Amino acid sequence: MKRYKISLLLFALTACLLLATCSTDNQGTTNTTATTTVTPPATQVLKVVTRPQSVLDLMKQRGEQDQAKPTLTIISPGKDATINGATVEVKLNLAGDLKGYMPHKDPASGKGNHIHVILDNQPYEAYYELGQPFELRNVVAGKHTLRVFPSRPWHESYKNDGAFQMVTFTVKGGGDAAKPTTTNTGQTMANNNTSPAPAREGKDMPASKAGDVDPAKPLLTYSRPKGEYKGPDADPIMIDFWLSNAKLKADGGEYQVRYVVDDDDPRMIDKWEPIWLSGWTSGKHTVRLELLDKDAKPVENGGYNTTSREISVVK
Ligand SMILES: [Cu+2]
Repeated sequence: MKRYKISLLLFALTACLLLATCSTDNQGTTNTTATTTVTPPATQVLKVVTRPQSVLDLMKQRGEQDQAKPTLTIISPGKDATINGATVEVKLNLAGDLKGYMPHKDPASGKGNHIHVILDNQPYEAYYELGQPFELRNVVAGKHTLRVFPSRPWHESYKNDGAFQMVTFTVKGGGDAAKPTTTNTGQTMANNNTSPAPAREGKDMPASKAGDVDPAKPLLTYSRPKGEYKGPDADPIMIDFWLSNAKLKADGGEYQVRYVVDDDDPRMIDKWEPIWLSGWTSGKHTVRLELLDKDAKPVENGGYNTTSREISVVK
């Protein structure tokens, strides 16, 4: 019995020693991490990384949804419609091979499938509940475009035929250009500042007008990144866009997408799929996306093929 007690004591002692070693090791790691966080690298070095595990996990939970081929129809505004007043009702019809895909915001997480809705070339707004109205309010007079495409909870767009739709419409009368264009739920669609167009597009934007965009010509629609990224959502950050009438080089075409972050050297995207960039430092950053032809020259289409956005990263 005594012998048993001694060996138990020895076992306990060994366990304690092992634990102590482990916790010292942990402490070492924690210290290293803390030092890195306190002293960020002076310059930001962005690296393309693989699709994050958090997204892979979500894809698994979603079953077949990511193989869906959702298609949209813009019921309102009608193609080339003239709308009197400042309110434009957006009505969409979702169809296609949905495999369970349905826009809806989960009240608990605040996330879910949604449609990206873009007025002119402004940052998109999310449309979650297709059964509820989505209105653009205080739309200024003139010609406008509306672009829509289905998106996943992590804002990656569906890229199948028929997913993307665009209409041009004209507003007569229109709203007050000194005030922002919003949705019926108060989200800003365009800021309509009357001051000269700023070099950087955030939510600080001139009165929103359509460019002279040709729906039959190559068109790059900027989607992500936008807005604010916090904590784990800030590393990595996804670049995602919609391409119409243009095939990239690695997809058998001749076009390329060039992206520039802050004042970094430009980099190319040759395949139409999202990329994830890791290594962002805290603060404001600009992201510019451009569509280039086979001679690496920007493709002009109503000014929409070169788009800059300001985002903010909080780590
Ligand atoms: Cu989104």
